[in-house]
Parts: sequence; C-alpha cells; structure tokens
Amino acid sequence: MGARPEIPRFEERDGIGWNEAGTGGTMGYLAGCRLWSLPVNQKTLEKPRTKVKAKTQRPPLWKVILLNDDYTPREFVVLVLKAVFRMNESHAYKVMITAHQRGACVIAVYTRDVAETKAKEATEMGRAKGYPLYFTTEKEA
Ligand code: TYC
Repeated sequence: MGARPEIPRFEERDGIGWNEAGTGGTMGYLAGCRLWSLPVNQKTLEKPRTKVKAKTQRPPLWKVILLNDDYTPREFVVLVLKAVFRMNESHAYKVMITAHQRGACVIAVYTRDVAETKAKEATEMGRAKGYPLYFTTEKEA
C-alpha cells in the first residue's frame, strides 16, 4: 500500500487537535497543550499546531493634568512636581512653563488609583499653602 503519509496528519475535532502517528501512537492537543501521549514513532510531530492567544490585558491608563492659575508661584509648582511626580528640576520646569503658557499640561500617566492619589496629594500641597494649584485626572483615550 504505502499510503500512510510521511508527516503525521493533524486534524481538529471537538476543539482537540489529534495528531496521528505513522504507526504507533496518538497524541491529543487542546489549545496547544499536549493532553496525553501514547508511544509514538519518530515521525510524530511533537509541536502543537494550535496557538494559544494571550489574554492578558493592560489596565487602562489615566492622565494627570496640571492646570494653570494666576497665583501659585512658579517655584512652588516646580517643587510639587519634583516631590510628587519624581521629576528632576529641568523636567519639572518645562512642565510648569508648558501649563503656564498653554493653560494645562498632561504631566504623566498611571493606573487610575495612582493617578488619582498623586493628583490629590499634589493639589493638597498647594491648598495647604493657600494656593489654587490644581491637578486633575482623565482616562486616556
Ligand atoms: N501662572 C503661575 C504664575 O505666573 C505659575 C503656574 C504655572 C501656576 C503652572 C500653575 O500649573 C501652573 N505665577
């Protein structure tokens, strides 16, 4: 006869991949994982033919936005950005001046909890000194 193919057949039935060996055995795969194997000959392909799609999802990110006002001293804004958002002097200055000139500036993105906590903390630092400094949050598109 000689009808048996060199490469074992692979079919999918009932969500299970069946990899039939040339002479000796059968292997079952479900979603790319080997379920069992019986003695097989050398021609059996061990590599799963189905790919498992990764289902991990990143959490949505939230922007922290700094709003300009006419009263908070520039140096104080820089101080808060360094303290709460761990910016160095030159980055904090650039962020402050962007908010000052354009009215607002997205300063960082975090998970929702972290963004809200930092925005509150930074706003509270201004409030404690009697400044209207304000940080808000917004979900990233
Ligand atoms: N506009 C303020 C001033 O001229 C400084 C300032 C900058 C305040 C950025 C808030 O988000 C701000 N003193």
